[in-house]
Amino acid sequence: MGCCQPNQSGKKVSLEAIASDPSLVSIDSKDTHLNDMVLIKGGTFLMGSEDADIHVADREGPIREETVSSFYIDPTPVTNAAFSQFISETGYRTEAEQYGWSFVFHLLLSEETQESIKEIPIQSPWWRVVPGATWHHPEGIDSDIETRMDHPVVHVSWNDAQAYCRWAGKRLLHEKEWEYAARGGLLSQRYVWGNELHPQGQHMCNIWQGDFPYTNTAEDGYIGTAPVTAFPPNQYGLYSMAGDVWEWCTNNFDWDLENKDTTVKTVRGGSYLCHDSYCNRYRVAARTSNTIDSSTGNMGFRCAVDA
Ligand SMILES: [Ca+2]
Ligand SMILES: [Ca+2]
Repeated sequence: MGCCQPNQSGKKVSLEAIASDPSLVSIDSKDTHLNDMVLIKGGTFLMGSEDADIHVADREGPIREETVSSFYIDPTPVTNAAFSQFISETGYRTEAEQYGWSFVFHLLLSEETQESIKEIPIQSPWWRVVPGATWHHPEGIDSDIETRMDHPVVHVSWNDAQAYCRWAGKRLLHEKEWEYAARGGLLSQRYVWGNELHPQGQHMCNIWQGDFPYTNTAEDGYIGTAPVTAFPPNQYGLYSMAGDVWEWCTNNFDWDLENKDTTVKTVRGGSYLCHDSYCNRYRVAARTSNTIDSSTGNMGFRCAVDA
């Protein structure tokens, strides 16, 4: 919630309705192509952070040992090109398409769309409820993805991501796997590439520069999403783990607690809206969550396969 992404609590669709959606049921898995994926060898690592500026309420800490098995991971988040193929083969309709709207960050909208919007979420007033905002119209009906086929798909819910995974013969990552892969073998570093935000003055990921949430100077080159390989990969060859778009994970946000809410899932990695003066969630240990039917212009996903 808050600066990261609003949720669709105003949306009223039962889980049963989603489970019985024929567009989901008819999806057959195709053969999985492992050749483009990166094998992450299982192991034990130190998960979490105890830095002074972590979000304690998010349970980023304490640092503890976690173990993961070997798995394959996509080197990038799912792109618009890949998602287009899924849609054209299955005819799947995303939840944003079914609801008829999604959340878009205010600065990305055209003046015309901006003026037509009446509804503003109270807790995060820089978001707009935009009619017609979908994965292929990311800023509403007067926008398209033609020049952004290599950008991560957005306006996809956790349920949509699951449908894509079923089609692709893949799965989402548990956030333990996500963090293990994101750290790239580095020990307890702050970012996926090390401890410095701008090593040698270089921008290492797509986040926010300027004055959040009104002035984005885009010194890293991007005000919204970027091509998935626009910034250097981490030590495991994985692109865009930090910034650009939040990535849905498979697990409940409170997987480590006794009472689990199965409608709230973890997202990891931060997005183009993260800023060090604000939520700072492009740090590798950072985590937040959203409800399974929520979609926004800064949430996407990445896939994995068991090794
Ligand atoms: Ca940026
Ligand atoms: Ca990311």
